Amino acid sequence: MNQQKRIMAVHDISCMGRCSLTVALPILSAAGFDCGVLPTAVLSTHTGGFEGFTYRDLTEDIVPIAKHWQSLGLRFDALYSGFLGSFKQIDLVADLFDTFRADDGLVLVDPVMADNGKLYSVYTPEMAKGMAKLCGHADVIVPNLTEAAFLLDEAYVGETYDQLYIEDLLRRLSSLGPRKVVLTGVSFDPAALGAASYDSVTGETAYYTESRADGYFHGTGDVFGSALLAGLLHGAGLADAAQTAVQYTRRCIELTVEADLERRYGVCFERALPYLIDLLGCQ
Ligand code: PXL
Repeated sequence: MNQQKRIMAVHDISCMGRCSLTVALPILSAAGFDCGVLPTAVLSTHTGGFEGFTYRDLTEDIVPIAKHWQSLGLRFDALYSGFLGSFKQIDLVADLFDTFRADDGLVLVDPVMADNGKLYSVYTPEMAKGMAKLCGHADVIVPNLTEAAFLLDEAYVGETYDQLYIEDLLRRLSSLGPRKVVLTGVSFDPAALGAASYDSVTGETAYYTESRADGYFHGTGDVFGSALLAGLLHGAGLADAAQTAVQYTRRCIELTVEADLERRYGVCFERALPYLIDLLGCQ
């Protein structure tokens, strides 16, 4: 058997609501990887759709955890960051990338901070600037269209854009530093939704969409990012990994609609895991 790849997932734990680590860990484990976690904060629920959530910032734990891991000589084949607990964590996470990246290790930054034209309630514009800096340390970034606008410090265009805009956006996002960009929530047709990918070295741009479901589905960015990373670590090219991530995310949404689940509790990603494993070809 090949050696098992090891991942460090740096996200919050939203105890209920299926996003961040409660999504990334099961998906990446099911995909066959040894997924370590470095929680950035613990919240009773995520911040999108619940009142009165608790919030424990774990900034002070990052350095001691990293020191212990260093003493164990740990290295990771992929480092995957998402929702961060404080502005101070941006530099700490960049240090984690430098310290723990294996030779040929992959750094994937999901600049989780905004959706539907708005920053999440716990984030400030200062955080958006910091996230742009962190993207400069990544090989691959996975913003949605709102996050892309915040990263580039420009206005969110909403649903009105064309292919030229998307391709210019992809190029400008990659000039923040990452070689590869996967932009989520992209569509040129009201009945479709998917992602656009760009590799600045090969110059390849690709699109992949599926039929759009009505409404907003919480946590799908984390489902998408985790499936994308799984694809990349299984050796898929960027466009193929983005396609797998769109297909899997679409299936999770479909199952959520079928089960008539309350949307703020996230999507039914668990029941679609066999489908993901099939797509990855890794049974
Ligand atoms: O899914 C992104 C996310 C992650 N973590 C927390 C969030 C959100 C989105 O709202 O609130 C705490």
